[in-house]
Amino acid sequence: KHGVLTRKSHADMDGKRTPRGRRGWKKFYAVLKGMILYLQKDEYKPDTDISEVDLKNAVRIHHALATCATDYSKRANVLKLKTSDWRVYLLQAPSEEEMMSWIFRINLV
Ligand code: I3P
Repeated sequence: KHGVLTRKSHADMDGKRTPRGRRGWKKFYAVLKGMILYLQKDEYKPDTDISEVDLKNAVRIHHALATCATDYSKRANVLKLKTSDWRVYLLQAPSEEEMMSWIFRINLV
């Protein structure tokens, strides 16, 4: 599965609140492959290596939990992703349908 996702980092490793200056929203081209959610700067192109930066933004979703971010109301179609090392990301999808689809696919892994 792939598509545009806009990310906000809410908590870093071990659940520590992401500090100011790193809490902004940023748009990515997301690709879910195996147990990794790649958040890439540009649209996926076959036969190109994943860049350093894109690898850094990749999220391991093994034992992660995706839910609808019902406690976040500033933006629509936002899902909350909690990883196994207690990072928390808010991810905004372009539509409710897309948000539901991402939640379903992430929790299936
Ligand atoms: C953050 C940025 C986010 C905002 C966040 C700010 O600043 O303005 O858009 O979240 O508020 O800290 P920075 O880019 O300097 O990290 P919202 O869009 O959800 O308001 P927050 O600290 O209350 O999460």
